[in-house]
Amino acid sequence: MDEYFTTTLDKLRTDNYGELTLVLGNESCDLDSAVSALVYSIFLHWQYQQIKCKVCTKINRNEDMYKDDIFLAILNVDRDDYELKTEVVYFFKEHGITAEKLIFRNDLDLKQLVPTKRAKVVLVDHHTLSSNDQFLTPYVTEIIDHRPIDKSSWGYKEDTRSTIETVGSCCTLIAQRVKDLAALVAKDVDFFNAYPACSDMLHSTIILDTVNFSQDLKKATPHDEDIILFLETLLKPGDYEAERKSKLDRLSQAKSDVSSLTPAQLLKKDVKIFGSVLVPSFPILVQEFLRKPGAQQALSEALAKRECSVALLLGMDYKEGMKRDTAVYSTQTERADRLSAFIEQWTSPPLQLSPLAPPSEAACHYYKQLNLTATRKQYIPVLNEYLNDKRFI
Ligand SMILES: [Mn+2]
Repeated sequence: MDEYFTTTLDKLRTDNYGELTLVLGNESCDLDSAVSALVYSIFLHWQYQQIKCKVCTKINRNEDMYKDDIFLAILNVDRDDYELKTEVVYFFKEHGITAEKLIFRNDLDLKQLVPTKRAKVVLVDHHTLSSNDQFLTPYVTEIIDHRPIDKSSWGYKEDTRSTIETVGSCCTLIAQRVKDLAALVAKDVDFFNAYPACSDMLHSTIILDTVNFSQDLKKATPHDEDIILFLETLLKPGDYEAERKSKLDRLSQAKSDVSSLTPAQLLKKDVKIFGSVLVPSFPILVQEFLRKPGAQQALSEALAKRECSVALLLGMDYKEGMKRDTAVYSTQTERADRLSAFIEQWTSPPLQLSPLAPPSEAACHYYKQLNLTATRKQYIPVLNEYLNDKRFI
């Protein structure tokens, strides 16, 4: 795998390559998107080498003129925000893949690069381009996605190869596609055997996405199951069940481990904006967030930056049974008071907010939330009501 990173990055930096193919995941840059993009790029690189060896012997090739094609995974997030994707950072690091080896969204000027190089673009884990990415439409040559098909804004070329199938994880479709394509140039298991780390990454991601084939969540399909069994014939874990469970535990733990994040990063990790209300949601209790040094300043800065006037903070922790808490913060007391009154009095459903003294110096309204099933979704009607009150927009 190191050879892939070294040659690709070197050729990219020195602008010494033939054709350029970009493999782009979706903007959430979750593990599925990141692994799908990376494994498929490594596969395309491997496939290219196999074909090159077959069709063209070194003797016939003028080494000075010849330039190899490169296949680049783009992590669809800015480099500075990579740390927010804690499970991706953790998992890639486990495979020796540090941020220096990766290409992030803002590392390249795609608007300039793609047309100049007539790059090919492969979309994985999404098939509807965001408004910022519309310029990529004519360059898309392949799509591999597991979301329900949406043709409403389908502007791709007619010969775009698409694999769209509703399964638990896009990595299932990547593994299938790799297996099928590898069989055309070698044996279907050859790529996986040459890159065991790729087999492991696909396997782990399918386990995380299907929550280890949870019967309750029903995310997995028979296709996910088939691919997991196929990958296990290659990975040969000692104890299949134990290996699956330990992978799920470690990745779920890494996903909610925000201990390395600063208050400002926590406010960016999972945030939604409703009108003028900033609504960050944390995988820790709000009280833990508020006790971090610099939390109040980070809050004021986030409000100013996102042009919001008030923040509604939602926290949860299930280490010792589920707990939830909530806080309302604004630099303008009147706005915080008003939003607090709305959420305290809300009855459909009642949020059961029990007011407590703020856990830190931060001047806010702080509550323990006794309704443990209410998530950000249940706060949306309250926020809409608040925002309808024209005095507070
Ligand atoms: Mn996905």
